[in-house]
Amino acid sequence: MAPRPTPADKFSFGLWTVGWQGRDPFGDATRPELDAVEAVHRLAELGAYGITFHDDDVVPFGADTATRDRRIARFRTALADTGMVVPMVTTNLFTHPVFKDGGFTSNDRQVRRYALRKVLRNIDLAAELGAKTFVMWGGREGGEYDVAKDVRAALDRYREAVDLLTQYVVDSGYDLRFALEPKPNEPRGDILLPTVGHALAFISTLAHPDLVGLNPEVGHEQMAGLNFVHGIAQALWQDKLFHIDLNGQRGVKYDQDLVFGHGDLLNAFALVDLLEHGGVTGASGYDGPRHFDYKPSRTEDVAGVWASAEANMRTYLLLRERAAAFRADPEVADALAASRVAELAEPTLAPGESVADLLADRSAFEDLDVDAVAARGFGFVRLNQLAVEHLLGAR
Ligand code: 3MF
Ligand code: MG
Ligand code: MG
Repeated sequence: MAPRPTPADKFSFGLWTVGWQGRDPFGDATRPELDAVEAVHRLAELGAYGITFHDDDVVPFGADTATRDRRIARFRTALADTGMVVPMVTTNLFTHPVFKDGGFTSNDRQVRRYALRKVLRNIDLAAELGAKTFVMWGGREGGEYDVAKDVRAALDRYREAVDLLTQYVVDSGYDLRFALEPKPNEPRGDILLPTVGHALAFISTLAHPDLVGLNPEVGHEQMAGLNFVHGIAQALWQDKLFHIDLNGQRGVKYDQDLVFGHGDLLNAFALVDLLEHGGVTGASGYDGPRHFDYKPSRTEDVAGVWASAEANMRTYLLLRERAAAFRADPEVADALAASRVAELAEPTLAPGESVADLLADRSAFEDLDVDAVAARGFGFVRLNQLAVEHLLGAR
């Protein structure tokens, strides 16, 4: 029996996730449209605490002001009726054909100015709804043809956009931070800021780096063959894990957006362990929203949409239970010690020790029995097998 999700678990969903009708490059929609108000009610009933959206998920692109106000008012009523919160808001700069070469980095300056206006308007709405994070996924920022995009100029324009938006948030007195969402490709052949590492390096060049962090997504890193847990650990290490997109992906292929845990389950176990328990240095984990950015597969009917939404939360809670059991197991403690996992938290030099001291320490080099040290096993396989057995519920 999986524990039932409650608002204290901080589960949130994108409106575009349960609202996905199953349209893909090869096929039409397989499900009817979902009303945003119904999505809020259904997710609240299932135990989620929050809902997130792109501007265009709530108000159709290009709608007049009266329609916009009416749609937002309806949505706000649903939030008030259910107690659901909006922890994060994001802007769609990828669906409309005007963004076919990107928003902030389109070669066309008029498009770039339009994109900034669209985002600025949506930032006001995010602040009004009490969102604390503004996610920016630049799905169309990139290209297919190396000779058609000056990447350094594109990064200049990307930085110009982020600097302008952060300054706007500061000047407006909003309590809002930005989270960049890296993705290697799809829909563009190559997307700018393709991985957690690229995005972290970009942030270090910004005018307000403190206001900008990351929204990494499981599948996006795995599409590039990268270890998501490593990416998240580095984001935490740099205090940049502002938000997270949980889902599932099976290897290096198109963006699958499976239910969380339906891809690399062992990596999902380690991820939940990291988010919940932190690391050996006593570093804490992550206390922000557990946000699902998945797609109910297009084989599913409407009932299947809600079952899949629930599946994300059940899997997370089961992994949380399994991770807690793993951490509480004395045999795991023994295996962790045998693997010297905690020893990595010890600085390599002693307090106050200088390079000269290290050079003078014969036991570190001249007298070290290198072959004896090399012969020591680390026991990582035993430790990992214990993780697998906990994950399988065998311990
Ligand atoms: C695409 C994504 C996006 C972003 C969203 C939030 C449509 O692969 O993951 O979902 O998460 O735009 O910024
Ligand atoms: Mg995605
Ligand atoms: Mg995402």
